[in-house]
Amino acid sequence: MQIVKLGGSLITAKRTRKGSRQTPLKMFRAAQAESAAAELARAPGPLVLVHGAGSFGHVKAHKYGLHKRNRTRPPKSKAITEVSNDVRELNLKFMRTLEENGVHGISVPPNVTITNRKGKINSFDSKFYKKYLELDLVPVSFGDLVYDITLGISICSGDDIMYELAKAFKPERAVFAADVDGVYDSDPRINKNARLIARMTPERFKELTCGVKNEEPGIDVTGGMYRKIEVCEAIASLGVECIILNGLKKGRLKKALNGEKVIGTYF
Ligand code: IP8
Repeated sequence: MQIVKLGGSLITAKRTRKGSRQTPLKMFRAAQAESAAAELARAPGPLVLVHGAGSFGHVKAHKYGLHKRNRTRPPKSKAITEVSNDVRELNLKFMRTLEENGVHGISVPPNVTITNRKGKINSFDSKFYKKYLELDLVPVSFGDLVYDITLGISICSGDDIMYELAKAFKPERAVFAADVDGVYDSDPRINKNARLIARMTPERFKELTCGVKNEEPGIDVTGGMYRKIEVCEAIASLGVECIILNGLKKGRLKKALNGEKVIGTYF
């Protein structure tokens, strides 16, 4: 079995355009989602998928302060409903794209399988994933708002769902398809000489991040690349091969899922 996360930056327009102060709101990247779905259709064996929220989740979650963990009362119900509906709208678009490409997926909404505590996963029920896999379906989960036993509601990132899936299923491989080639030793958007790190080790991770927290520009309420690297490290420590690769580069996702070595960062 393999688990794959399609980043929000891959299937939606997420980053603020150069020179523009506005982050695009709810923009599905149909062509990119379509080509990822076509590659997933050719992957061997059972699959579990997760996708990020991109501009369908992060912009409003930020606007309404849903990411804040020092809240004293739950966010407004209007904010919860809006963001919850928006991420479901993205999920349905993605599910339809999978369907059109012959991937028989079924949505597994986190808000009924996960509870949070202070913004972190408190309980994770893998039962539905197991049942759907037995029915030859591809379970598809996504970044969502979930019930939080201390905060009322908080954000559950698709990255954290990947970790729970890795723990529950010990898959052969966990793949994160992003809109960049992998992890660089400095920001490639700023530094032309930035080098891709082909193999990340805990030592290299420490070296890279000493004193650095979330460096992602723009709005990412769940921690951007920094948090992704942390999750990949945690997945690798379970003995599961973990790869961050560029889902925009044709064939890389398919090759990785077929066990071929690709350009990316391996953990
Ligand atoms: O894009 C975030 O999920 P992610 C979910 O996987 C919301 O980090 C609601 C912003």
